[in-house]
Amino acid sequence: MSSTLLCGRFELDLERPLIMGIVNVTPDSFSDGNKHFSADQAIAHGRLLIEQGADILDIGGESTRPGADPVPADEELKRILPVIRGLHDAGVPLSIDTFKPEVMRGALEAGADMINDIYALRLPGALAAVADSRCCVCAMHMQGDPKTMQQAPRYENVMQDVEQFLHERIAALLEAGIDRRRIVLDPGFGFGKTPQQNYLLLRRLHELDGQGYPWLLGLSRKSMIGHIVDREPAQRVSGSVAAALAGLARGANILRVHDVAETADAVKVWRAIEHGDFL
Ligand code: 9MG
Repeated sequence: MSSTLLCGRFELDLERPLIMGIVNVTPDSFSDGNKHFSADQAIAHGRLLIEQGADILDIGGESTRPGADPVPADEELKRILPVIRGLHDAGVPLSIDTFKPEVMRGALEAGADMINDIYALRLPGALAAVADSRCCVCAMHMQGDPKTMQQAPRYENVMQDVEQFLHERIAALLEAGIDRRRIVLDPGFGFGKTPQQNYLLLRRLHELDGQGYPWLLGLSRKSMIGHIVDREPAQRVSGSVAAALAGLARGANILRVHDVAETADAVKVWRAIEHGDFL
């Protein structure tokens, strides 16, 4: 694996785990209600996450939680553009959680550094929207779409299916001319997977062939955590941190999280144990 990730204006060192803090600009985000819905609130929240240790911010204007309703591209842009502008000089790469090519183009023009696409750039025009920029791209596995994906997830072999899908997406990204140092992979926890399938993927993450690309994991506050601890999303912090550390132990590079301060502390202790890394 290359130890450097090209990410728009930034080159990120992958020698240590990176924390991606979640900034939702949606009224219906599953785990923080409408708390960060106004642009000013989202910007303030983004700055707080950076103070707490976020290395990247992931800004989203459309909820991807199971069953969420779609948002038109113009509304999504209206939500995220002021936030991109407000955080542009905050010192960390800005990732945009979107699958719409029109939103990708608008976000990149406004200065975004990364596109985090739950459809792995499968929509017509998505590859072209990112190809000529310097942005990093996250290609995530998802079965189905957010509206229906949790109704009846089905796999012959979830490990093989996820791996094959990601290999196909890597080939498509490279074919579109995207530098391999700009690519990140994600198994897509909770996206068309039962709790059993999610935990199998996490337990065996190190056996997935990611062809040397960095892994990004999104486990934070998800229903797979709730399935074990039987708590509401905001009370799933400890469970999420435990899952994040299990991911790191199996080779994850970037953790997408709501609870940056708690995750950052846990990662520091984990690194001190595993790598003798005392800051
Ligand atoms: C937007 N979003 C929600 N969950 C996610 C996950 O697990 N991975 C990525 N890359 N994005 C996610």
